[in-house]
This record gives sequence, structure tokens and C-alpha cells, in this order.
Amino acid sequence: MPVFEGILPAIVTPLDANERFNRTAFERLAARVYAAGVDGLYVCGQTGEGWVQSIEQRKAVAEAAVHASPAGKTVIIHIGAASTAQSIELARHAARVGAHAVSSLPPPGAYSFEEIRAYYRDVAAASETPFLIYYFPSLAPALNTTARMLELCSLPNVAGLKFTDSNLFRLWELRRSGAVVFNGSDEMLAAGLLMGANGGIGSIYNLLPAEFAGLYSNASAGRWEQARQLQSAINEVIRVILQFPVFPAVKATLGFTGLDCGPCIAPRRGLTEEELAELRRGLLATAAGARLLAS
Ligand code: MN9
Repeated sequence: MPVFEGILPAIVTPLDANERFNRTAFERLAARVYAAGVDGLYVCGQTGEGWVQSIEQRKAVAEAAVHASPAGKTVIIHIGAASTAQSIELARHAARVGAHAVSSLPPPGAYSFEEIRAYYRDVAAASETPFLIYYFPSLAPALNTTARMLELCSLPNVAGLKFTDSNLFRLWELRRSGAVVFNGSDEMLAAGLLMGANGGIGSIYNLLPAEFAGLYSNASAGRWEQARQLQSAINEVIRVILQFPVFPAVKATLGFTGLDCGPCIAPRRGLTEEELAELRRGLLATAAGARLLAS
């Protein structure tokens, strides 16, 4: 089994004005985060706008992610889609192009726990790579108990999950069962690692990859005070980002650093000129944000 640990940016999918994949910008962003010391990529998730891209475009992004990743790095492709059949098609493709694992949010819609479990059972069984559930109870309230999550983690070929929740006791309980757990709330990464997470996957890692990699290496070495201080520096930036729609704000911030990632996919709106100015001002007022914008 591949090593599932460390810092994996939920990489954004750069687009052109017509919402087509901008592979050149994607490669530049991948090179930038790898140079900062991250351990792999999480591709076409929520941040990567996988759900709202065509299947063909998602395959192109997956292929580019593997291609842009040096040996020893971990590439996880989010293959969640509207139907079991589409997810299986994407999972098979991900394995074929050389991804190390696949991962999925629950199917979008008001499904029962039984339906969600059947989805995970069928997609994980058809996947030729290990599978990571994407646990995000505010999107799928049917999953919101520890017992249900433990049941999903025990399905064949499920290695663990990405945990986007603030119930860190539950994170600990899932780790205790032997599941691999990636922390999903960037603003609480240090706390998630303290409770036993194997690493983290997140959108703000696109912006501050060196800070997140530093936080992780300090935490791994038991230097919790240094980890906590890096978390505080990161959270000053997250406070600013969260005043806007998150994914457009992340893309806009990358744009401020000379890496044009285009719009988010409609109906997700972009930031107004006024908001862009406000975002820039807010970032410049933080230490890590000012460093980022000067780079
Ligand atoms: O799980 C991301 N959460 C969502 C990953 O997509 C809802 C996080 O990386 C957040 O964007 C981040 C900011 O709140 O923690």
C-alpha cells in the first residue's frame, strides 16, 4: 500500500475564460507546491471543482496531476460523481494513469445511509487503488455518527478517509480503528494532528504550502508549540479568505501571485473588483499573506 501521510494540497483546477482546463497553470502550481515540500496532491475534490467538470476534463486533470508529480509523491484523485457508474469509470481511469488512491464525497443528493453505503461498497470494490472516503457531514448528514463511519471504513478496499468536521474526538476514534485519517479543516490542522491524523488535505495549502509542510514536520517531531504558532500564522490568512466565497478567493489569491487560475465554474460567482481589493488589503495585513503577495 502507498504511504498515506503528510501534506496534500486540494489543488485548484486552473481554467481559462471558457472554463476549459489550463494545464500549463496547473503544472506551474504543482511545481510550486512541490518545491515548498508537500507530499502529494488531492485532485478534483471540492476545491478542484471535480463535481462540476465534465468526465473528460476530470480525466485530463487526473492525468496531468500524475504527470506533474515526482516519484515518491502521493496522488489521490477525487472520483465522486452523480452516479455509481460514473464514479467507477473515473476510478478505473485514475488507476490506469498511475494515481495512488481514489477518494469520494458521498453521492450528491438526499440519499439514505444504506444508499450511501452501497455507493461506497460498489465504487471501492471496483477501484484498483486504495479508496479514501471523504467525510463531510455538513454535506451528507446521513453519515453523521461514529458507528456509521466505522462501518464505511471497514468496507473492502477502504483505507481510510478525509475528515472535514470539527468533532476531533470522532477523528481520534476513527484513527483508533486503524483507518488512515487526513484532516480536512485547514484552520484546525494542528489540532487534528494532535488527535492522531496522519496528515492533511486542504484548499489553503495551495496558498501556504511551506507553512503547512512546516506545521506538519513540527507536529511529527512533537514540537507542538512551533506547530501551534504556524497554525496561528496560517489562521490569520484563513480569517481573511473566509470573508469571501472560499474557492474564488483562493483562485484570486493565486492570481495576485502571478499564477492566473481563471474563474470558478458557474454558477460559482467570482469576486467583484471591490472584493478583490478588499481581499488583497486583508492579506497584506497578515504576515504570511504579505510574504505570499511579495513572492
Ligand atoms: O476539506 C476544505 N473544505 C471544504 C477541505 O472544501 C469545505 C478546507 O480546506 C477548507 O476550504 C478550509 C477553509 O475553511 O479549511
